[in-house]
Amino acid sequence: MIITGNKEYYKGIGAINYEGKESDNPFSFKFYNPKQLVMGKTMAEHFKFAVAYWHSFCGQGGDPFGPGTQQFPWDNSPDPMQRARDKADAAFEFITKMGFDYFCFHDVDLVDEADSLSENEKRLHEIGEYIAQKKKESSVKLLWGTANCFSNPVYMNGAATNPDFKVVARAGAQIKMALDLTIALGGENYVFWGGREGYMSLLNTDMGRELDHMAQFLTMARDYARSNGFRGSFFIEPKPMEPMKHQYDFDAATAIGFLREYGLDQDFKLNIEVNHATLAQHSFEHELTVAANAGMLGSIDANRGDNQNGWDTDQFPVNLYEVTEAMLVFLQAGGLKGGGVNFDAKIRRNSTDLEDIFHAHIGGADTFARALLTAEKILTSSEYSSLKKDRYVSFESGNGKEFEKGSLTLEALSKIAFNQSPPKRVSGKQELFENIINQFI
Ligand code: XUL
Ligand code: CO
Repeated sequence: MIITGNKEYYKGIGAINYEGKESDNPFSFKFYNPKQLVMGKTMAEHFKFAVAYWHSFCGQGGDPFGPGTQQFPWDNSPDPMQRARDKADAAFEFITKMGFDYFCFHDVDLVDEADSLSENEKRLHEIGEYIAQKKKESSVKLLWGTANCFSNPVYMNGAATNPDFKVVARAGAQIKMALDLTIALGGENYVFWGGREGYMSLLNTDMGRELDHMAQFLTMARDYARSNGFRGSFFIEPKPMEPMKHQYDFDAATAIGFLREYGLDQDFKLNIEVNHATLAQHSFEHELTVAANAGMLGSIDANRGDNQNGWDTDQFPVNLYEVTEAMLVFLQAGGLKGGGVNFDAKIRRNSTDLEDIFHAHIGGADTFARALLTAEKILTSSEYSSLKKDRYVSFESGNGKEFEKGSLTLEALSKIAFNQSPPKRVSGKQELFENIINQFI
């Protein structure tokens, strides 16, 4: 039997509880009340909040201009397996204290990558057993696993879309191991974020061939996981760029088109990330709506970008107005299909206290909770839904209804136009809609 560690890393911080908005305890939730019912589900069921292993327990605040600033007490051992176990202890302590139910990981977050695939396999197997034991001792579950096929220099020309078959095979081996681990840990979903699946220059890139390869690769991964008992969803996480100049899973619409073209749309859904949406020049609610309309709103990576610069800053969510608009889409779509809300966000480089990660997650959870409550009120006790529906009332009967049914020809449509009085000017009332959100926040 594996003995898991009993060292406390986040000393002096206990369980984070809901205390309501009057509380002045910074280590409490002001709005996120896991047991509170909102439109038939508890907040915990709506959100399935997850902690991202990579940002919270691996990333130490390094940026392109300087090394990390945060020192983690679980990073001290010279033995990579001991470091991995210490990190798992810290992770499970943190997630349990937050009262969250889930975490998400990349293979290399759990344990450092070794020089050979066989040593990697051994390490992943060992840490997998350790984490399986920690899962048993707690109620923490795995929302999704994934493979990091973007940091290792071997993937500089792509992973599944690399022009060199040897690299494609190497990515296959890595993803097989990550799938094995996800299945062994009872992972509810599996994510593909194609950070290096794209191009830097079209001059040296056969885009059509690379897209065929990507589809072939995803089909093989799906077939392998299904034949090994994986029942969850596969999620594509769209992002337009960064690190590549152009990434193939550019945005939700592009990813949906790709999945449908290659017949993968029954097994795959989307994981929508706020800062990826804004990098694609969309809003978060736009990407959620596109995914929801296709029945593919699988999961959310929660964070926010910065209005003054255009890269993936991965800050924790605080923008109530933005998240309320998102929660309107979320509630009307009936929530997420299998996924949850993963805080794919990092504290700032100069946030160097161990406790800062608590403030960050408390703020993120409270922002989502407050936005959900606001959206619920807007949908149940404002004119919002009827105002929106009324804009389309001309399609509820008569010729408009016939048009929607597909029973009009273009000639018929034209004839209607010739015989009707000119259309009246109808206001879109955008400012009124905007005020409704403010009124209920
Ligand atoms: C990168 C990103 C990843 C994915 C998982 O921008 O969002 O962390 O979520 O690979
Ligand atoms: Co992400």
